[in-house]
Amino acid sequence: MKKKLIASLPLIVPLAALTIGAPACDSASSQVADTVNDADVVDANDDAGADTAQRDTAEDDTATPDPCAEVACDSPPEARCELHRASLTVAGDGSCAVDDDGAPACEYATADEPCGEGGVCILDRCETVPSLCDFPFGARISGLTLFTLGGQSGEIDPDTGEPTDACCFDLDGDGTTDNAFGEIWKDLEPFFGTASDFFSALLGRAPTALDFHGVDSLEDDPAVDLIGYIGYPADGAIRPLALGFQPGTMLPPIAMAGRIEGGVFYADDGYYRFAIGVEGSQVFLEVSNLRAELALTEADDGSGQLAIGPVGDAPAGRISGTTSRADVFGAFNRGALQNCTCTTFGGDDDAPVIDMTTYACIPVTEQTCTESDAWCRYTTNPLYCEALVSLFDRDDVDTDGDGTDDAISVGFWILGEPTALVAPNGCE
Ligand SMILES: [Ca+2]
Ligand SMILES: [Ca+2]
Ligand SMILES: [Ca+2]
Repeated sequence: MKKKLIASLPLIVPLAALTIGAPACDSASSQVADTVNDADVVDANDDAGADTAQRDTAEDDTATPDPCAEVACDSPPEARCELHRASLTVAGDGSCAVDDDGAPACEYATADEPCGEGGVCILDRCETVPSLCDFPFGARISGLTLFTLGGQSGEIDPDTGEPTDACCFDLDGDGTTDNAFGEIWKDLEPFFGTASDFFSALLGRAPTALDFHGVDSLEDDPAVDLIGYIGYPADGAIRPLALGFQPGTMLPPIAMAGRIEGGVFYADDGYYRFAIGVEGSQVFLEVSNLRAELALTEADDGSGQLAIGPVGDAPAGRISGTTSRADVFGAFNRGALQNCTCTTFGGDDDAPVIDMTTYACIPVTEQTCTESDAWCRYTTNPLYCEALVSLFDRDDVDTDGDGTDDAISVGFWILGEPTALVAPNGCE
């Protein structure tokens, strides 16, 4: 077992890097989708059931006023950026329907307006961004100084029965904090060291900047976009890299849609995408369903740059979200296919190593990997693959409400210091 897990080191490093952030856009998209579905259901019921009943008892019903008679559905919600910021979701014509309680409710049709090639949706409008040099980098920047997994203390709080550093949110509403990835890490700790050491080294190599767009007030602002970049240190500032942007697009590696209330930024939806695989890999894994709670304070120097701190008694700001075996193993398969030319896979191009339906490992048929192909040698080793599959068999959140857990919760503590961005390489 130890050998198997040791062998997984080259893989796990990038996996951990992936889970650093999480997303806020999911809930917005799903709200839009839900609204549409609800309207459909209400309409269907009216047509099939209620109307028939009305016809049968027509004379009685004529006395009942239509709850929708006086309702004008002419206040569609504001346009919103969709999850991946590739398009703008715009609400259109409204119609009134009677809800389950007999009250009138307006439903609005929505349509996605793509931002187009080189476009990105920021602050609920499409921006044209031909290259990274044109990206609308902001001036309210926080450079992460702490980024680490919660639930690693090993101490249990006698009052809650949870780790004293449990993080971050109760994603499924059962009264306990969810962080299955934190538990997975504990199995990895003998091989990779503590999460604290691991992630601080990661931040040292690849500083992460969070860029708060559209901040009109640090006390109360209903619409704030948070965009994040991976960069490298540049004279006390951070120089963003193209790394992590979705290849061929200007969609950034981290994005959240949120608000500020009482000096605290809350993310309502979003995603965090990170590269996995060997260095230079263009394989990305995404954490979604992001939530965040970050106390913001302004730098003393008048620059407007921001520090990120804890809310209340928490040790740091909180970000959490979910990943899934489909995400993790899908990225793993793509990484193996792209990087491992020394291997003849047993599976097909869609699932060379791990079957995406059963999550069973598919043995390789031939292997000529050498020491210099260490990542491939390990990742295509059946024992390693089985260890990986069992390690991530830890679904604990039901993201689609169908009664079955389908995602792995992740919770991170973060702190940030005011810092500046400098132009990406080649853009001055
Ligand atoms: Ca829970
Ligand atoms: Ca605003
Ligand atoms: Ca489910």
